[in-house]
Amino acid sequence: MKLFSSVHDVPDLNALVTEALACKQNPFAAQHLGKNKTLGLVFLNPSLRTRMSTQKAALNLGMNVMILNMDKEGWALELQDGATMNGSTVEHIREAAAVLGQYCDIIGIRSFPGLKNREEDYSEAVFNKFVKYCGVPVVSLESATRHPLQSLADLVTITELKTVARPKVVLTWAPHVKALPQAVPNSFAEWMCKADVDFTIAHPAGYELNESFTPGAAITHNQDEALQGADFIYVKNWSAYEPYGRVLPGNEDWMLTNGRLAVTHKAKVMHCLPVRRNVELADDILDGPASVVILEAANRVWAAQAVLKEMLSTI
Ligand code: SN0
Repeated sequence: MKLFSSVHDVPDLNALVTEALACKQNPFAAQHLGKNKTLGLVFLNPSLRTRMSTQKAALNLGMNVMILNMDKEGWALELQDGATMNGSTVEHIREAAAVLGQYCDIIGIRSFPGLKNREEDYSEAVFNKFVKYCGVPVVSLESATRHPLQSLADLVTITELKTVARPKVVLTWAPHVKALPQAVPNSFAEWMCKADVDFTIAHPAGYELNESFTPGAAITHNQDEALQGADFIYVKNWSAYEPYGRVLPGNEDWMLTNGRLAVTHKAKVMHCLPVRRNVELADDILDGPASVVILEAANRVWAAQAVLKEMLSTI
């Protein structure tokens, strides 16, 4: 694997989940693979889990890790081709990425969407330029439209916890105070549509995701109906795709509480974190037995380790 940017880069989903679970059983078995190899983690946006879990995964594999908080510590990046750089940007992504590629064997990059220009965000302009100019294998640490390491960890978590062969998985929109990317729900939907699960998406009218991420998913505006018989509930806010990046008024009653779980099949509640307590998810869920958010975060290590291991074996 030379690129991990979406589920489409994964030739065999089950094999990758199995690999992640094998890493969890035996974290240090492949230390030889990473010896004298360097992972660079480049952040254009904040991170807690992605940074720590991917670093931990690389250390488990015997790699060296270097981290650059480009947004805070790097030069201001120019992204436009042909720009006359007489303003505030100092270094073009062409040079920055190419130089980082000289120091690293594998690079991870995080680049959130601007949520202003849909075409630019959905063309993955920043991520794709970085891939093009760095010249080494790249792992997405969340791009404008996807968060594949999160989605792999989510599938690992579902695989570990499921009590029926084909669980019912519900992605439900949650309220928030600001406009968030569609990356996490897009990506989760894309992975669930390929996994062996019965997948439903519930959201208020107006929050339809780009349908290229949801082929075959059942989609409803009725949250209670969607939750009937659910084995897993994946809670996430996202801003509208149309009008792009907007928060629509109302829908505060979409916050999940323990009471809403009564109609489920003892559902486990998932969230990628960070979570706004009592806005997206009630305290009673996060502090109760249904929540699996900490296990889900722990599984980020094994997801990242499986992906890095695949990449190391091809370089
Ligand atoms: C990001 C998102 O894509 O939704 C990262 C999730 C892994 N979340 C946020 O930016 C949350 C920001 C906030 O103010 O709650």
